[in-house]
Amino acid sequence: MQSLKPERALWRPWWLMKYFVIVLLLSLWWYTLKYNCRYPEETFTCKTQLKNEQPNTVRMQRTDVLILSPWLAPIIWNGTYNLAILNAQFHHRDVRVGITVFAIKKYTVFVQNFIESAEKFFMIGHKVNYYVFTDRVSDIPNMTLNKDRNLTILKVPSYPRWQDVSMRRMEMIRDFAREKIASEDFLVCVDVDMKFNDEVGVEILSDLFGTLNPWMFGLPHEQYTYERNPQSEAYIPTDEGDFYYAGTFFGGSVEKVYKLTNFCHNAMMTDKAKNLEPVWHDESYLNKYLLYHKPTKILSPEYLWYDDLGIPAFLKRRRFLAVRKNYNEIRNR
Ligand code: 48C
Repeated sequence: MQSLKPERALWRPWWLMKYFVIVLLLSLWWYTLKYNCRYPEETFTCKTQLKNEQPNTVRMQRTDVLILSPWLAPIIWNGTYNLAILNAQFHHRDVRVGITVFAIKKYTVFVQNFIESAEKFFMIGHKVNYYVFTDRVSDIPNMTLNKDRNLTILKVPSYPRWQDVSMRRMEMIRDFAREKIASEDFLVCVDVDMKFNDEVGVEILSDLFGTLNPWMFGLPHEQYTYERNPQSEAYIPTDEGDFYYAGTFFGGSVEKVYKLTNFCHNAMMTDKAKNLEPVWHDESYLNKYLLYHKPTKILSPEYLWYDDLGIPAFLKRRRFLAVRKNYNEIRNR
C-alpha cells in the first residue's frame, strides 16, 4: 500500500500553524465586527456607549437648577452627564490638558496641597501638565506625580499690589498660550489658594468655559458686582448680563483662552492709562468678555465653593474648594 506522502500529512506542524493563523484571523475579524465601531469615524468605542444606562426622554436629570443656558451651553451639574462616555471620547482624542496656576510672593505656600489634591481628583487617567507661575522658583517643592502628568515652573515677575498680581495673570497666560498653541489641547486657569475635593474631569472641557461665582449664585442680576463705570473697558450696563462668572476658574481651547486673556489684558492696560481699575479686577474683565463671547460650557458652583457658604440642597458635590486663609497674612508679603 502506497504510504501517504509525508509532505501531505496534515499533522505536520506547519499545517497546524496554518490552521491556527486562519482561526486566529477569523476570530479577530468576528471580535472587530461585534465590538468595534461599525462606522470608524465614530469618536468613541461603541462598547463603552453600550454599557451605560440609557437616557430617559421623559425624565429631567435636574429640576432644581438651570442646566442649559439660553444659548444652549450646558451648565455642568452632578447627574447631568455620564463620565464613562466622556472619558472614552477624550481618551480617543488623546487629549492633553494644561492647568495654569500662579503662586506669587507668599502664595507659594498653597502649591503643594493644590498639586496633591489635583493628583487625587483632577482629570484622572488623562494627560495633565501643571504650569506653576512664580517669582520664587526655589520655594516650589519637588513633587512626584502620577503617570502622564508633568509639572513645569515658570519664573515671572511680581507686583507690589495684590490687585496687579491678580490682573497681570491675564497677560502672562496670554503670552504662555501663544507658546503652547501646539502642545496642549485645552488650558484650565485656576487660583492657587484652592484644593480639589472631588472629581473634576473632562466634563469641564469645551472651547470656552467659565464658572458661576458661588457668592452671586441665585441673586437678581442687579446685584451682580459687574463694573458699572461706563468709562471702564469692563463696563456692563445694569440691563445687561447673563451670569456672574468667577475669575478663579476659566479655560478652553488654547486658541480661545489666548483670545480671552488678550482681551482682558488689553482692556486692563486701556483702563490703567485712564487711571481706572474695575471693582473686581481681572474678574470684571472676564465677565465683560464672556458677556459678548458666550462660553460654550458653564461650570456650576460645584466647581468653585467656599465652605463659609454652607452646603445648600442643590450642591451635591463640592469639587473645588477655597482654602481658608488670612488675607492680611499672605497678601503683599
Ligand atoms: O499668587 C498670588 N499672589 C498674591 O500676592 C496675590 C494673588 N496671587 C494669585 O492670584 C493667586 O493665584 C491667587 O489665587 C490669585 C487671586 N485670587 C485670590 O487671591 C483669591 N482666590 C480670591
